[in-house]
Amino acid sequence: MAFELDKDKALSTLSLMLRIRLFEEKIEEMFSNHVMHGTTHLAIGQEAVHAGVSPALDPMDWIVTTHRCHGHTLAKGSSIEEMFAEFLGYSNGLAYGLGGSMHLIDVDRHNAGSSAVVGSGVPIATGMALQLKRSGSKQLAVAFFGDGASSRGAIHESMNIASVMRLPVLFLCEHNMYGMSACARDMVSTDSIAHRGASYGIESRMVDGNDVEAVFESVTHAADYIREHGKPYLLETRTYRFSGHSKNDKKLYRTHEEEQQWLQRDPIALFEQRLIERKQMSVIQMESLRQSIKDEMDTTVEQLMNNPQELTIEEAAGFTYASKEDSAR
Ligand SMILES: Cc1ncc(C[n+]2csc(CCOP(=O)(O)OP(=O)(O)O)c2C)c(N)n1
Ligand SMILES: [Mg+2]
Repeated sequence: MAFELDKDKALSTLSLMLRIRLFEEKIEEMFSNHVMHGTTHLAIGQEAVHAGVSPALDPMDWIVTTHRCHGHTLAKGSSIEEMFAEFLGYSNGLAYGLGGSMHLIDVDRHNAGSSAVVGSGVPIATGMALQLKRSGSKQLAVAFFGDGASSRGAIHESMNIASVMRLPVLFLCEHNMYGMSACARDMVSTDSIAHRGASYGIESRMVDGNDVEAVFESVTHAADYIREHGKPYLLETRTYRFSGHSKNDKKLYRTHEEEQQWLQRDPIALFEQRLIERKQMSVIQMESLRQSIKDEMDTTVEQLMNNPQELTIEEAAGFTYASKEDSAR
């Protein structure tokens, strides 16, 4: 029988998925209204991966995420106030307003951050796993990466060394079918990225990344395996980003039919349907949950913008340039 979350966990998981979706929809609105600048990478459609990973781990486990990091950061427990403030460039943001969308970090919640350099987080998570092992900790590190990143050399080197040194790292591939406009079918040499684990002697599994309960169960299994055997694990989650790669993506590289097929498997709608069938939640409860989360997003942004904590030039420069005294040392 397929794995089922108990009622409380199912409700908190649906709530998290909705928070991630509505957070990103709010970002989209803020970009359209020119309230926010720069660019951003939305993961609308990938919420089952984001809500299925961190809640299945110990809060003390570490994550290192990617340029598509909003959902992972929310799932690790960061506040929407600090996240929106970061997007607005305010000093009360997660990275003092200096990083923006692609550079969210929250060390207090064991989120070691994200970077715009594709694949660069994987060797960092592997190094963290080495330190965790040396310190005798039972914690593990999760290295998120995409299908596009999966062919980068640093990832193969990381898998090799993690296997040789038996490091507690979960390589978590978020396969959303595309790396910018390049389709994984044309770019990845194997049918499944999980198959590559065998080359490095790493246990692996591929899971439906639009099924949040399947993701949760697979991550639980992988984390148990890592803690029990002291070895790495590779989990490939198959999903799809409904949004474009970043802002101004007309998505000319894929067909309307393909998008429609995936929209039929919207991870939130799938999970809601399941909860209704199990009589764990009613449509009215779901609508009211959605509305209350939407109100929370709107109110938070309004409050932040009514009291903007703009960075001063001195504060911004303080992080960018060393003082004469520092550089003389
Ligand atoms: C080292 C490096 N090469 C190229 C880029 C440009 N780039 C940004 S995102 C991206 C695609 C990444 O695809 P994937 O790993 O599948 O992640 P996704 O965007 O699908 O989440 C590329 C090539 C980059 N940022 N860094
Ligand atoms: Mg991708």
